[in-house]
Amino acid sequence: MRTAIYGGSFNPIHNAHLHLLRSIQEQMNFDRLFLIPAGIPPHKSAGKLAGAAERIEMCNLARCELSMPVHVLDLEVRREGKSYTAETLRLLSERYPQDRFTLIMGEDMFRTLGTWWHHEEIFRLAEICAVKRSEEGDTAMAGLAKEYEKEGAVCHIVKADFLDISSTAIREKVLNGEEISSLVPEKVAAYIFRNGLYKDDPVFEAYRLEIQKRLSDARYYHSLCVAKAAKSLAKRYGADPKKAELAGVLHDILKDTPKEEQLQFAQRFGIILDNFELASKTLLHAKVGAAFLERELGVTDPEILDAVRYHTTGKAGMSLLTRIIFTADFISDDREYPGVTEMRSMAVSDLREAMLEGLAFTISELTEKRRVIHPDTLRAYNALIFEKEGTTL
Ligand code: DGI
Ligand code: FE
Ligand code: FE
Repeated sequence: MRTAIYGGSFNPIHNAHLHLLRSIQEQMNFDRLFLIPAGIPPHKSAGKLAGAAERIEMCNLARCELSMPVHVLDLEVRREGKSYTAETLRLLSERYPQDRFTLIMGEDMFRTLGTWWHHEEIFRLAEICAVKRSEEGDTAMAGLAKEYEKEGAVCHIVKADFLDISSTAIREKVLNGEEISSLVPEKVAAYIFRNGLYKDDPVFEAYRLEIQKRLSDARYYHSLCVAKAAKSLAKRYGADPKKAELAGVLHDILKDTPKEEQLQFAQRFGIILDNFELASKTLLHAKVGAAFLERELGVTDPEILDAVRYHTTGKAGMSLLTRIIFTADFISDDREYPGVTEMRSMAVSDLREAMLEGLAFTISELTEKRRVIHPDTLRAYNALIFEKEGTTL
């Protein structure tokens, strides 16, 4: 069995890693690959680093991007402190005595290989596959390979293109709320998003966990998507992005709570429910949710509470933040009704027009089904029409 070994921090694993591995595999045709996330990565970046379990999980999610059998091994993350390659190879050759190992590394690593701890043992236990970046590096690397071969190494020098992607840049993008979907496999991007990796906002993080605990998987994902949409609308329209993100993640907090329980909360908090809210399965969660946030989770910001409270019906005289949450709920990435794309661009070009579109849609759905329309929904609609026409109510 010819087994390739590729180690790294993988914080996170990304498309350049995978591209490199695919390109090496075309030339080397290994029987399998061991991906080995390194123990305790150096703390050199801004923002939060992902833990061992998360890095392993991301490597597992990326496995299907490669056409050879891939095993993600946790032997380095399990060991305390810095891992030495010689030590890892020793353990691997004990565990897999039939394998012939080849260590994959880039040009930089290859240059310093002669100074690695017990490098002659590395040479004895594995062949070296070094990737050159360019033709220029060629002669220097060939010279080094000769040196190493005198000490017992077997070296392969292969050429592969490097994509210009770094884990550090990805972490920074996540921190800034930028898109990373072209830099990592889709499943890895989704994992980073769902688990709030690399974000450095303890307040948002605490509420995110609270929401994850209370909602179904799909509803939790919806909440994260609304948070993301709200944040970007806030940036577009000059509201506070952090507040918008927080209100977005919180807006459906009680959506999965049974109606009976919501009614109990309402009673406990002394909330007066109108007949519309009592009759409808869906109207309750907004008003009771806002009260729940205030009473049980210590949310004090009146703007956030207002945005949550009116996110379903809307109302006359909505604040900018309330408008943003109302609209974000229609255009979040998880929504896929016909016309959602137009709605998304409308939300960016004209927030009021997007709200009117949403309200018109809701009102016509409700009349179609012969259901009651909450007066606040109608007031919201009328107020926006008057506002648009420049008439005061
Ligand atoms: O909680 P979400 O599903 O993310 O979205 P939401 O809070 O806007 O709820 C949407 C549902 O609420 C949808 O089924 C339509 C319903 N709804 C919105 N406005 C009214 C309404 N139902 C009634 N009866 N009356 C309304 O005015
Ligand atoms: Fe809702
Ligand atoms: Fe929602």
